[in-house]
Amino acid sequence: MAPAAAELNLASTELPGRRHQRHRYDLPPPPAPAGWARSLTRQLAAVEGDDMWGGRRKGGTGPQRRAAVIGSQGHGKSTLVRALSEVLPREYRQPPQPLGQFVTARGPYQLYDCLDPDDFRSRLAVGAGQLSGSLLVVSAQDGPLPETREYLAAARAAGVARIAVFLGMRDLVDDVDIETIVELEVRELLDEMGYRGDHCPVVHGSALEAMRQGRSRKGRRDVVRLAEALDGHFG
Ligand SMILES: Nc1nc2c(ncn2[C@@H]2O[C@H](COP(=O)(O)OP(=O)(O)O)[C@@H](O)[C@H]2O)c(=O)[nH]1
Ligand SMILES: [Mg+2]
Repeated sequence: MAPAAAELNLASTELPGRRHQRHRYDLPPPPAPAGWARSLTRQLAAVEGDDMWGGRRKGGTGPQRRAAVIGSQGHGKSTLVRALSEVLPREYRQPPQPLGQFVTARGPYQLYDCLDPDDFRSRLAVGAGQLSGSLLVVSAQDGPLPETREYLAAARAAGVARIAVFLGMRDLVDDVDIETIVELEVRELLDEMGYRGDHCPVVHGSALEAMRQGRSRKGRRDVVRLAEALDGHFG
């Protein structure tokens, strides 16, 4: 005759005759095969886009910040990336840094020099959350162009919270009024794209002048001011 349910005490794992056997879900999981956990960690890091912006995982003091350098083709993105990573270590009396890296008072920076808006969008799709912000480069000679707008739209759509602006190629513009007008245009465009234009830092300068050693103290100062603006705005 079958025992009554109360006698079996179905809610308990301690059924009659199985008093010394633990429930199978209480058993420890089987040991992971060697190398399995390490491999999974690497895979997860890739999925989370750990290297999406060419970032280092270790090194320097303070947190690693990542910024994507965006802006129309030919407006001086790559030249600015070079200027920041060559001029800042000299100005701050630090050891030389690899291209795209520099260290400010707040810690190390990794810049990613975008190839085009598609490159930016594809990286944002995986690693937008890792960006401290984007550094928008606009030539003071040309002002914002359709590609500038395209980059900002992509940043906005992916939720990039902060934009800092470098208004470059100042050496090619002799009229201060033109620089002022271009700055206004950039701030208007930022407003239009959903960023608060009057809150974004806009630093004027010339990356090329900054790299001409000995020639332009002023050029180098502009690069230092840009690094300080990034610290202030991106944190
Ligand atoms: N005169 C001048 N030329 C610059 C300056 N910055 C960049 N250039 C030149 O502009 C051209 C495009 O610059 P590049 O950095 O390749 O632009 P990118 O396409 O945005 O990466 C190159 O020939 C640079 O030497 C600048 O501050 N002054
Ligand atoms: Mg380039």
